[in-house]
Amino acid sequence: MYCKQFILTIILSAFCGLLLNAQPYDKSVHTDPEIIRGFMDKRFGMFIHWGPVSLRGTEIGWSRGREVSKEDYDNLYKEFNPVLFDANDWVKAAKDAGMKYLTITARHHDGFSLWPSKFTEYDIAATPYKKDIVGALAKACKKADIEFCIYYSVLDWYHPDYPIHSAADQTIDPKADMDRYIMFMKNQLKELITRYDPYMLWFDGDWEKPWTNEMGRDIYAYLKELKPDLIVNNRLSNVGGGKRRTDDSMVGDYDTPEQKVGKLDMNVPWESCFTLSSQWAWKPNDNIKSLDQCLDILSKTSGGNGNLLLNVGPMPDGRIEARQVTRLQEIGQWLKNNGDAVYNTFGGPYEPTDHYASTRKGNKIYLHVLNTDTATIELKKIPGRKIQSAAVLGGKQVNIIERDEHLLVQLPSSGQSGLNYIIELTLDGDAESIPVIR
Ligand code: JFZ
Repeated sequence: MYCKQFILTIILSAFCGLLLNAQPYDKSVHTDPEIIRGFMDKRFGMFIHWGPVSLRGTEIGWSRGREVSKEDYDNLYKEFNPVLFDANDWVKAAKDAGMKYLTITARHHDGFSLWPSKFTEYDIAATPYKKDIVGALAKACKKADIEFCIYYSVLDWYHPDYPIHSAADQTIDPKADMDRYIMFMKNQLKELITRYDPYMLWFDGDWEKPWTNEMGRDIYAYLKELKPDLIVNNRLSNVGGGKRRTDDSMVGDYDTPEQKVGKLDMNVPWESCFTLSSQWAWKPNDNIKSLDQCLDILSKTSGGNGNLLLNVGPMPDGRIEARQVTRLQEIGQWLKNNGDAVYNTFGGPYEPTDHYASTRKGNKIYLHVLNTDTATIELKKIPGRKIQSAAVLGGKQVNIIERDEHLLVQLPSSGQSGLNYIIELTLDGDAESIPVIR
């Protein structure tokens, strides 16, 4: 009798388990909206792509088996000795830029671990440098009140258990074993979380055949058990064609447009990642975006209600190039004067154009003027609101002419630096609840 009941319970729970698996993704394990809000309030972070590949100056992961032979690439770690690396310098560069978080490639597609990992020999401990780079950055970030985040690639072209061994050749290796590989991933992820307590994990490389949505969901649930408030990006699902889910079935907490500004969206959080140069990893004499370009991207991302993750690729000796550091300082200088229009704001209500972007907070709308050559900006009137005053942020009043359904904002003719500037519109009511104006 007792035994029968026992068997029945087992059969029943197995059946329920099956049913549960068939259900759409359990949203209860998603990150608390307040935590996500806190992340989105930060608006600006530093992406860092780095590893032994910087010795060759080619692209991280992707150049393996292309510009650099596999043999050469996989042995670069034996020469990797960034003696001038100082985590505090990098964190200071981020801080000076006005960045609020930092995301380091702890393990990119090439499989090299930038921290001493118990689960691989292919790591920083095996280099002449030996010291823990991820650990040093985690510590420096905590000290400087910068949120520390970790990039981790789902695909690993180096690992024998991951079935694809290079970008160029997508043949499936029959000797590989995804179950074992996922165990390895989980071990490393647990190691990273318990040792460095990251604020966020930035996954990548979810588009190849071996990866499935189910694997992504399993990893996400595993992480949330280890750290319930951990923020996770959405590159954990595989819907094919490089597309990613942003609907309710999204695996992860926020969307990740790459090298392009996300669309204005008041519901799904997103973060656009951009290279400051052309390559993610360091390349000698790579070109670098102008200050104008950087500020346009920053205004448009915040104006779209998204974050900007701006990438630097440090040199093989451990330093960030001086001209990159200078550009970051210039952005930080601009943010010192205009940060009220970026941090802790919402995007909109106006959809960004090539001439302007807008952000809002309380009863203010911050109009980011991108094209400083125009004399006026024409905006649609704001339904249900009147503008009480308008002025350059921290400066002179500006005139607004009402014409039919439009507002003509008269821009100041001179006195601006030629860079983007902000016009602060004070409304007679709340700006945050205004529906998006397209
Ligand atoms: C990915 C990485 O591959 C890249 O190295 C970098 O880390 C970036 C932030 O994220 O970017 C991609 C993703 C997919 C393709 C190319 C670049 N693709 O499918 O060609």
